[in-house]
Amino acid sequence: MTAALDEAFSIDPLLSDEERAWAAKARAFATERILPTIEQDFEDKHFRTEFVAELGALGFLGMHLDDEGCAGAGAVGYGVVCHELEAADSGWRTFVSVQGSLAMSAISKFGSDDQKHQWLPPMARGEKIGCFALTEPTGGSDPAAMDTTARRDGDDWIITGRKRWIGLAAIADIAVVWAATEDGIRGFLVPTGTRGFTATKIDGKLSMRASIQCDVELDAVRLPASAMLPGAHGLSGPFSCLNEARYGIVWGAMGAARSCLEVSIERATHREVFGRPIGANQLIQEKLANMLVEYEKGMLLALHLGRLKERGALTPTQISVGKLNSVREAIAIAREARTILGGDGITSEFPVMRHMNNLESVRTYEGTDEIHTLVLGRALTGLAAFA
Ligand code: TGC
Repeated sequence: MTAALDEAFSIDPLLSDEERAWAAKARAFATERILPTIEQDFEDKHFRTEFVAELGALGFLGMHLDDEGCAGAGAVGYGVVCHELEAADSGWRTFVSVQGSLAMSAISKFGSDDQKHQWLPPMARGEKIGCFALTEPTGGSDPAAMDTTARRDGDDWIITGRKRWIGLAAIADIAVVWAATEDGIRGFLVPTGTRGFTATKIDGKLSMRASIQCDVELDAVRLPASAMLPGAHGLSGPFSCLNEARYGIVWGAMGAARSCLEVSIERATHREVFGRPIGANQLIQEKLANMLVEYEKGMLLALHLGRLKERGALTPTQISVGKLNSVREAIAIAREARTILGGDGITSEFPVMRHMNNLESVRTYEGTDEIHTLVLGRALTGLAAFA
């Protein structure tokens, strides 16, 4: 962090020693491993598979879980790791979210002892990769309308349907697939080598280029009865996993914002126009001040939600406040940063446009701005405006 930003605001004094240690580990990984190549990886659409085991060795995968092989960290510890990784690139925070908050959380919350024992330790080590298949090609906002079905054939299950925007599916070993049954929506653990399972990378993305999102086809995939997650009944199952991922975004998006603010401060104090640093101009100072105010507010909100989560008191409505605010303000900060950088702001010499483009995905996945706005509207009025 630039010294000026650190002096103006740092969350460190509000963290425990253990939380600061998690943040330091994540910042070191981001600085030494992600940042040296991220601009080229984004350009080349390259996901560095070799980082997966390294993230596992650092304890970041499923780090908030208390299960076998998982670090059992607190919510704020997990949050600061998301923050540091997304300060480098949203794609790497997304990887940790999909693996830990979605796939591993689903197994941890709803899996049998055998399923947990089989999958969680190797997933925590980064030896196995998981994905979470909920969203379908017809849209992500209304999972209740899903077309994917699971029907009984003797003791087996036959799953048929299509999923879209599924992070990591093409490199995953195991997919958590949500499907409609006669008994409502249920979750299934589908080894990706199973006949009838196909994952195809989505190309042409101008966002999240250093990470992988896929179309998934399930063509009469046959699974044994033991593939079902026994503890998940209905949509509250996948939604409770989405809560975990949305919580990580509250911290993560502010990491991208911090990166944009840092580069703006650096530019404002070093770039000279009209014979003096542009940061001597009131208009630039106002932009920087507004960026700082929103960054500080966003971080304090993230910390507040994290402390509530640690007490078991965090509600989905509060998570919607955090997800909506963090991503919206991070995008606004990135846009202001671009103006401070002038024409250079559109180049890959600086991280701003990459963050801005990535944040457009973050704004849409795990509940769009519109959905979170309507969740808050319902909380305030008691009236649902979804349909
Ligand atoms: P409704 O159908 O009435 O409720 C269904 C059940 O779910 C419960 N529920 C929740 N439970 C826990 N946490 C939450 N946040 C929950 N929200 C709803 C609800 O209580 C009910 O339980 P039960 O036991 O009574 O059956 O749904 P609703 O009216 O409550 O919700 C409507 C709405 C629009 C808020 C919801 O459908 C919603 O959140 N939609 C957005 C879904 C979304 O975020 N989709 C994007 C997923 S991102 C993705 O799939 C990609 S994964 C990332 C990657 O792979 O990269």
